[in-house]
Amino acid sequence: MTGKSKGSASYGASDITVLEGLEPVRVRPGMYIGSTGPAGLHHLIWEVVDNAVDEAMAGYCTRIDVTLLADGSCRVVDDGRGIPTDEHPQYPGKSAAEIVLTVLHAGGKFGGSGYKVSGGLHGVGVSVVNALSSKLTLEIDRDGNRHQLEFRDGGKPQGPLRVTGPAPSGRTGTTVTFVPDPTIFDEVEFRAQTVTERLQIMAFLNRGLEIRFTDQRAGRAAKEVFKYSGGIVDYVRHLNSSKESLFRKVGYYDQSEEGQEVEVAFQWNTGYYESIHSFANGIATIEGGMHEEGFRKAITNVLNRYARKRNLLKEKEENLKGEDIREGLTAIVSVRLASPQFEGQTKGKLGNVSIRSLVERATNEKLADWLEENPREGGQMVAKAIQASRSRMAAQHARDLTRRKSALDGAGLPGKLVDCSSRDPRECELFIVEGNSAGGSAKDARDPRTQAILPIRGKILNVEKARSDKILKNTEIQALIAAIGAGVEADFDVSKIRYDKIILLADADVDGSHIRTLLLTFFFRQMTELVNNGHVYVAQPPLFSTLVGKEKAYLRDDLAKARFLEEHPDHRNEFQRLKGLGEMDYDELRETTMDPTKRALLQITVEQAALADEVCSILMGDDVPQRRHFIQTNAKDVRFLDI
Ligand code: 0RA
Repeated sequence: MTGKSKGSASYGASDITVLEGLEPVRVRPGMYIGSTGPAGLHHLIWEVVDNAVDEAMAGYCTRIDVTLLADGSCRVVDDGRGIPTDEHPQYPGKSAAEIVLTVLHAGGKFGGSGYKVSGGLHGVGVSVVNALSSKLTLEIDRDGNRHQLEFRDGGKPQGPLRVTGPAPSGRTGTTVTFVPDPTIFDEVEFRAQTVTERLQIMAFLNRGLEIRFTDQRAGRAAKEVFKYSGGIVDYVRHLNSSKESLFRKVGYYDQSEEGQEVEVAFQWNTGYYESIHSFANGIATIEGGMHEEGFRKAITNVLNRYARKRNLLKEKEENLKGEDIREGLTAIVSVRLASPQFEGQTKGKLGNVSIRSLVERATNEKLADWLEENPREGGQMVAKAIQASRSRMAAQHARDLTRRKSALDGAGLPGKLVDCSSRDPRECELFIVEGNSAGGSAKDARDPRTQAILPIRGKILNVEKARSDKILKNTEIQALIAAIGAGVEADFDVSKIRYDKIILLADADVDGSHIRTLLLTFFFRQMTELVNNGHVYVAQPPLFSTLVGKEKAYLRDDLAKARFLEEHPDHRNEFQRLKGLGEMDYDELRETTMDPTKRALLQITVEQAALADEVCSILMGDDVPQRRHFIQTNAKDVRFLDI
């Protein structure tokens, strides 16, 4: 023991328990947080915030502050009760707080919180965050005192919980500051947009809870406050804000029974898409599940009964179909229950059968009441559904025509498609190219084995502003559907795509960006899975060229130009701004834009399905800076992805 202080010896002893306790998390992080990629990294934040939100749901916390600090750490402050600081009954000599942070699954409320998430990826406990952090500092304001405890190297306590002074007057709450362990995660940089998107949704789902976000990292100063006194009603308004709503009111109802509860908010817009977003215990259930099933079934039933009662639907007429009723519907279905079962491929589907009947009953009763109280809106809803049903029949006709037509074209491929020879979709790429001349150079520049070219002429139809019968009659859209080969809308089957990458290649000017936007909207709306599964890319032809000696150098964007100028300060005047793809000859186009070993592609992603709507509105809106910002922040540089 010589040379070691008494203190460090006793720390050594406690290290052993901690390592035993948290070791499994460090050995298999994926089992606890899904992955060690960006999703897993952000999971650390969600875990701490979820704990604070639990305090809010229990009625003790009104405000949560999330800060990304300049040193790469993340701090979450809440004004809840504070993690208990007294001795833990089962661990003599240790504080409950230390146990909560060092023992797996010890984070649950000792008193038993009704809706604590069990299983799934969430609710693994704040000890998991500790296990995966190189440093974590815990501060607790409770019983008039401020307490502090520091952990290092994956959860080793650096001493016992100590009182460091008085708590600010009257304050209770918990502060967790952690540094994600760089030896565990592929990357330890948090992405502000990912964090704010989720915090905003949390604030919508927890009416009245104030969630603040601050980014203090160098060069990124940002602050946002999310607080919604209307909760999910405000969420629906937000989702519909860039659309034309069918009526001003947002409908709302809730119901609870035996430890489970449902809340629904809804409004129709004049558009043609359905956007029902469901949540269980604050977690997005992207694949739907029992709560959505109950809602869909009941809404069809209620609207049909109502339409007949008001004689808006005659005795002889057929019932309205669910899909017609849901046209233009924006709804949030949020349920809370004791033991949610998350199923499905991405664990995004709620399996609890009992919640289906609760949602169904609530909707049957309370939506019917709402319609009685709001006859004008009720009439508008039914009228829209009747319109939708007529157009559905017309669309069916158009689809049949499209099918028959493609059957006549032999292989069913559009005439202007210059296909590749490989028949293995995994290695095939489709370039959608604006204009015939650019299409010509792309044809010469491609690798004919794996790269196909589809030239598109002129502006393509804005699918946001047209019903499906019109969309399907559009020849450019027919060509896209046929070339990709996996159907469209509800019939779209991503497993049938003929190309792994669908790459939009258009000029860097305003027209090019408009065409890109229209195409992206089409993919978002009509081939959603194509985008969700990461098959859509934007090619990046260079913006500038310059001569270095006799060699021509291409520079992708302003940043690349600035970097180049740092290295070649004397080059300030030789620069040329490239106006279009047509200016490059085919080997230049191959070198800069198409050759997989040299090009830079942007992959289009949608982080949260619930945001896709907003994304479309942004893409289609008139706010150009907002749109540019979206495309920049949602596009990843493929060269840095291991795909
Ligand atoms: C265990 C028991 C209680 C609260 C908490 C943990 C708690 C954990 C976290 C994590 C972040 N913020 C938190 N706030 C509270 C119940 C406390 C009581 O009964 O007084």
